[in-house]
Amino acid sequence: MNDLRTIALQLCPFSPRLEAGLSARFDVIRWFELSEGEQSTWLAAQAPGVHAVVTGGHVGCSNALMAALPSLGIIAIHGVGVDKVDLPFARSRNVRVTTTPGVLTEDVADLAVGLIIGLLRGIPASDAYVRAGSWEQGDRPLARKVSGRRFGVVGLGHIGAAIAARLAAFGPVAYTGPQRKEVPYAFHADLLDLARASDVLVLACPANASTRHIVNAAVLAALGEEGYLVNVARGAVVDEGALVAALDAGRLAGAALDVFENEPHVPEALRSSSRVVLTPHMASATVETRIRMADVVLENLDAFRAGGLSPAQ
Ligand code: 8YV
Repeated sequence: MNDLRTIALQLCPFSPRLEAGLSARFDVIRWFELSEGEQSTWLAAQAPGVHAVVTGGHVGCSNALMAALPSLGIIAIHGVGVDKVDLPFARSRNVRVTTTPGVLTEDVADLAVGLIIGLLRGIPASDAYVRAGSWEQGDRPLARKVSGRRFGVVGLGHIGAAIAARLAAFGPVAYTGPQRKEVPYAFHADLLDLARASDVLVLACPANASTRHIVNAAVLAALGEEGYLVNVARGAVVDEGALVAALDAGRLAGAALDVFENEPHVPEALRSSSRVVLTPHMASATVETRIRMADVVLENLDAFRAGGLSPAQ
């Protein structure tokens, strides 16, 4: 292990475990706490000392920041999403990009199931109802049944497959993705066909140029007024304007969303809708999983440091 201390830029807050691990290895600059002016001043004086950027999947690292760091060798992502890092640009600068694969799969799948049940059974609204004392004035309207629904999973990678395995206990599962897989679920090459064949459409695909806004007005129309949308992937996969319009017009029964186009800002039209369940990008946010994610980030950084801190070849 090369024990040379060097600088890491930390682009968002992390668990105490990860922050302690980073401080033990690097001089850590809490980049997200600096103003733009402070960042420019800091870069002018210190940029060559930075070998690592540590960031969240939802935050990534801009090309401008990469370009400003001549010694940068690694972008260590605390998460699996690489949509906020320009991978070809990183490669062109010999910057390796690491993620935390595998360790968060179960949590994301668990949350997807929780969101589906919460949405169809109206759990958040029912909780608010009891807390408000409204039960004493009468019962809540009936909710909708989960078991027996037809589930469509968009993206059958590790997370999508874990979601499908859980949902198979509730009803028939179908999926779409770039290719058919050896799985016991119906494959639809076309997202519109999958939406037509589904009561609940669950998004678990990566965000990239080919998935941006794939859930558009036509897909929502195909899902229909009895249909539900669940998103644990990325906000960019959904045309949020089209979603709001469909919900407002009653052309979609409801949506459960853990991710949004412009986090942490959530459009007022969604926040005030009675047809949605909203969570703050928390699919991997459990104590157990965040411990494992922290450890994988640190392992990735250690592997990089053991290579002598030089950029990837
Ligand atoms: C995290 C994520 O919320 O894995 C991802 O890509 O978006 C999430 O697990 C985030 O990256 C935490 O830093």
